[in-house]
Parts: sequence; structure tokens; C-alpha cells
Amino acid sequence: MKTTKYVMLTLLIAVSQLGMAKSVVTEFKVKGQCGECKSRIEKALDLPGISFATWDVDSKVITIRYNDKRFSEAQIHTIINELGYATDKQQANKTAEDALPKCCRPGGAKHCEPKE
Ligand SMILES: [Cu+2]
Repeated sequence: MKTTKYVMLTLLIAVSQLGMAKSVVTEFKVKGQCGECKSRIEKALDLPGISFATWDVDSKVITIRYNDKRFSEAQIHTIINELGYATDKQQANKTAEDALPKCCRPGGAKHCEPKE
């Protein structure tokens, strides 16, 4: 009887964990340059399974909250790399990087419109 109860409880916990999406918060650097990069990066991460993504122009740090059932951290890096941006773990897609406005490419900040 005690064993049955224990088995039932274990089963219940296993089932509830199976259905539960785990929300994970992560931070890493994205090598963007300006406010345009910010909106490009944040827009690309406006996806189901990502509840929060904000990139800071000055610190270059992105903070993301995502469902780890839908994305791995590497996949999030890849989404950003495909836009033409390197992260601190993965390289940028070169073709996409070359297609970015001059200001948004690595070292391109000097080509950016002056900030108001
Ligand atoms: Cu930019």
C-alpha cells in the first residue's frame, strides 16, 4: 500500500514535469553597434517561446528569457548569427554581416549617424 502511494506520487511528479515548460534567463554579448542593431536583434527574437529579449547598446549584453523546451541557448545564438552578428560563443553569418548597413558591421560605429 505504501509502495503504491509512492509510485503514484512519483508518476504524478514525472507527468507534471513533462508538461511544464521551464523558463530560462540567459545573458551574453552580441557584437552590434547601434540602436538599429538593437531593434533588428530584438525583433528577430520576438518569437513564441521567447518571452523577453533586450539588448543594451552600451554593454552589448543581451538578456533573454526563453522556454528551454522550444529553444536551446545555441539556437538563440544562431538566430542572432544569421542576422549578421557574432555573439561571444558563435560567429556571425558572413553573408548576412556584409549585407548589414555599414554602421552595423563590426567596427562600423564611426559610420553611424550621430546620436541626438
Ligand atoms: Cu546598427
